[in-house]
Amino acid sequence: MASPDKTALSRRALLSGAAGSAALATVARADDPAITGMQEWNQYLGDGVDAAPYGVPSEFEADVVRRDVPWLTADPVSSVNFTPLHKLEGIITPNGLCFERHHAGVALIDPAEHRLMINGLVDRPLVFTMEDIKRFPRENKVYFLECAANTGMEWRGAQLNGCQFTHGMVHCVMYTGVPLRYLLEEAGVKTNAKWIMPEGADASAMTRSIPLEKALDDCLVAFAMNGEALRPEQGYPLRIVVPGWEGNMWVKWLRRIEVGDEPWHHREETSKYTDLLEGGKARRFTWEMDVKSVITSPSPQAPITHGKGHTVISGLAWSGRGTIDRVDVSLDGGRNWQTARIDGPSHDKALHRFYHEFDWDGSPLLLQSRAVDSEGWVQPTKDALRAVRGTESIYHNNSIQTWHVRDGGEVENVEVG
Ligand SMILES: Nc1nc2c(c(=O)[nH]1)N[C@H]1C(S)=C(S)[C@@H](COP(=O)(O)O)O[C@H]1N2
Ligand SMILES: [Mo]
Repeated sequence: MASPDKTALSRRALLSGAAGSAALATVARADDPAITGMQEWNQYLGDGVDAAPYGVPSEFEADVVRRDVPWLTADPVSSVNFTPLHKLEGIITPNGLCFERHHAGVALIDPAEHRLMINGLVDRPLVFTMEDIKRFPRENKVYFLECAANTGMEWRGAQLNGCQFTHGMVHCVMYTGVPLRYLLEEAGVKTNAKWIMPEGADASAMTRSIPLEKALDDCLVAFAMNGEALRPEQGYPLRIVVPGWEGNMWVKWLRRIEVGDEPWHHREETSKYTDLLEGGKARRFTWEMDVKSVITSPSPQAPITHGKGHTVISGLAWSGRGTIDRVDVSLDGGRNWQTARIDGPSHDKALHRFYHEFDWDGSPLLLQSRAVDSEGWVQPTKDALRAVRGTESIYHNNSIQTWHVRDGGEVENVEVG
């Protein structure tokens, strides 16, 4: 057991080790105006309560926003923007920063007018109002959602300069919802039923086939995220949560669930969201998101600005197959690895936060992270992934990312195989 003394000791050891080249703070000086001067915020009263009935971040955080990639956005109603992972901490994505992916824009739905229908191979086709849904027992669960195309632009080589763009099609929030099995039980699933098909109320009427086994296992019909109603962008008032599986299946603005005995082979599971291999064959029904990680800082949008000395590496790891057992970090492009420190809660099929602190000598680095999940799956190198899947695919790129830190601290996206 760590006594307070021991904790203090190890902290001192860490700091003195790290401070070998430079102290972690400057010695207090009488002529430092940031300490001795009067600032505006000392002299005037600030805003009172109610200045912002719904609070917003400090104006000094104005660069912490979702961003798109112009050449991926021919039309914003059928496009994607990206979570600013390089600026976030912990494992929960703030609601206003969750990446968005829409096929036909954001549907604006009056919850009083919204209905969820369950039909097909059921004893009683049913229609639920939002109020009906909220009378079933609910659960609170933290899950990541990752678009299968996340990191897809990096298949053939390093391309986008920032983890926001290479890895930002992921978010992780706490959902409140009703286990889908309760609603299916209410309708009475027929014995020959094997699949369900959720359908969105937006103009794209998004549909995907999901095995009944998964639907009865851990899928939720969610109406809240991080304690408040779903955001319109995330499917207000209702979305299906399909833990660990590709984001496309998490139908937003959920209005109907059809129960059937075979998959529907709709657009999003035939021409899209299948993984083209060498030679023209495609893998399909690749639902689970494989073990993956990325260093979020330092990264191209978060360079090292403090010079050499004690440096904190921060990153995220996740797996659609369970929790994260271990994350290794390399400073030299994968030649040597050290075990990173996972900190914070470890939820099944959720983001995990890891840190690695080291003393930077100011020389160039090739930063990598490699995650291992609770099922024993290990994140592959880019070369290992390509050896199996070729270079034609967009989806399910879970390979190891490399950031090149230059001696000045700037960071760029590179590839070392
Ligand atoms: N109804 C509907 N559901 C949808 C989509 C859509 O366009 N319409 N896009 C899907 C895709 S491809 C992804 S990756 C996720 C994105 O969820 P988000 O916008 O909450 O990040 O929603 C999925 N569910
Ligand atoms: Mo997606």
